[in-house]
Amino acid sequence: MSGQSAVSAAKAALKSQAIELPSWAFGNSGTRFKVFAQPGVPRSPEEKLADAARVHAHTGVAPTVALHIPWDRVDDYATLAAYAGDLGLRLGAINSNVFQDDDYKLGSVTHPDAAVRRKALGHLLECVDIMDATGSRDLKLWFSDGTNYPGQDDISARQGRLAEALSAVYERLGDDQRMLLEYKLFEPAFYTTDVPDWGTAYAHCLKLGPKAQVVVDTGHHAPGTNIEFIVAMLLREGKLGGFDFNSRFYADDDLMVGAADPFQLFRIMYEVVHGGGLDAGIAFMLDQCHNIEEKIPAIIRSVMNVQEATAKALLVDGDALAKAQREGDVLGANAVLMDAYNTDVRPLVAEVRDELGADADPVAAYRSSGYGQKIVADRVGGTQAGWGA
Ligand code: PSV
Ligand code: MN
Ligand code: MN
Repeated sequence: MSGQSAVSAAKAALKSQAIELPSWAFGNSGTRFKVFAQPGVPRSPEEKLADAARVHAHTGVAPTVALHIPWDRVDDYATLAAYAGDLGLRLGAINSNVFQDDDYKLGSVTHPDAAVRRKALGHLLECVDIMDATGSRDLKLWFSDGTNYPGQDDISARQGRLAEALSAVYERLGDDQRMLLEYKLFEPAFYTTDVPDWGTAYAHCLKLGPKAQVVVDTGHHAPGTNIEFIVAMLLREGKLGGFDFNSRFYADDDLMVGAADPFQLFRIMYEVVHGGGLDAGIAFMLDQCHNIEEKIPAIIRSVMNVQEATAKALLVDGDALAKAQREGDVLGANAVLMDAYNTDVRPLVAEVRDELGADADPVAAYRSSGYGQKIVADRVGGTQAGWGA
């Protein structure tokens, strides 16, 4: 592709990319040491949606919002979906929560007690009912289940219990619905985790069928893990359902995507682009918490970081790369990738936003909109939403 047509193709692809925002990123959050409350934080799911609508207005590429149940519990989910529609948004993945109840101390769907397993499954099925009401396509499943001590429970039996619950949820899904199974190396369980890695998630999803897909949370791996390899493999196998983007320095830090390692984000996005993943129905979600920084501009920055990494990936000269690879030109091939990575794509992405009717400089536009001051003034009283609230 010539330089000019590569740029036009990249712009078209960037315009159709949709990045999903997590409702919980707008609420208060912290570490297990302290939650720092911020003024102006939403007090309801509706206020979280209003903040998300600002992010979409400024960036033009964040039209959906993932909910977390019960943190976003409302009486009428269809009404909430209609409210999202009024704001120019859609409701995205429904995130289940079987990790914040005393009953789940020893696990949820893998708990040794069948009564607790039934309770957890009931919640997962309720999340599918909510999807029916909201029109959401994806159910996101993350299990904190695991053990802390050797011998605490039967590792293999727990896999059986997990498979049983997953299969009941799978059977309940509608034709256009999917379940996305998320893996995480450790925490809160420290000895075994029941879905610790992509292999375990993949094995379960493969048995379940095409509506079960793996979600890659970029913060859920051991240091040094080659995440782009996992992405390439899952994409090849048709099992990459989505991303939970964030970045990490040490563990599950949930920092702004692309902050710790923008090069890794580029490598991941290159595998997505190269594997045809931009048009494969993959959910590009953020899963972040903004503990000490201002939340809305941090989310805007995160969206921009994903866009910039995608733009660089789209600018890789595929013909030159394939030629260098065929010829065994190791340095040449690497140089093709690095050329794209080292391109300053900010003007290109600004143009894309401008053409979408959003803002070339979304953070500056947000700052001058006065929205930040308005929510601080308006949102007094009530209980601020937060991680776990
Ligand atoms: C916990 O690690 C976690 O960050 C998972 O990544 C989930 O996606 C998220 O919480 C929300 O449940
Ligand atoms: Mn996640
Ligand atoms: Mn996480």
